Amino acid sequence: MATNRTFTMLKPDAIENGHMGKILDMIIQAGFQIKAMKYTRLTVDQAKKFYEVHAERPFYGELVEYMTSGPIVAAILEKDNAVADFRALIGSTDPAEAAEGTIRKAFAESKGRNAVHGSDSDENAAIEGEFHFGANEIF
Ligand code: DAT
Ligand code: MG
Repeated sequence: MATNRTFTMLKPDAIENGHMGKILDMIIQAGFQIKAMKYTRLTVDQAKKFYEVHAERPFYGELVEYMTSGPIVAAILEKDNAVADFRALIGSTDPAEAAEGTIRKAFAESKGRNAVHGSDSDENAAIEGEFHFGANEIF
């Protein structure tokens, strides 16, 4: 996957709270093109694998439970400098620390239930995108 791509998930709290459309609009208005998208629900095995890097953290069990609690929107996004620009658009992990105008400032409930995922590197963007999408689902 090219380095101008990132991967996102609109998390269960964002969907539950009716923010899917507003968040997608913010993403598109910020200049990201949607290369792939699906409405789906993670299995426990998928969520464990996706967040494997956090397996030793005290919040891992809670994180897996939350991420499998309802449907999500998964998407591959394209833009110059996609990873960094998308992290800037979503804001800090903890909405209390997120800047004004960011998605998490507007929609996250808490540090755990924080509305949206964004890849943290080009390498992880590629891994995470391939985790959710086959070549024939990317446009
Ligand atoms: P980010 O999603 O900003 O990349 P991260 O990779 O550090 O943050 O953590 C992944 C997710 O784990 C995060 O979006 C929400 C959850 N999480 C992180 N730290 C947490 C904490 N202290 N308590 C509860 N959940 C936490
Ligand atoms: Mg992260």
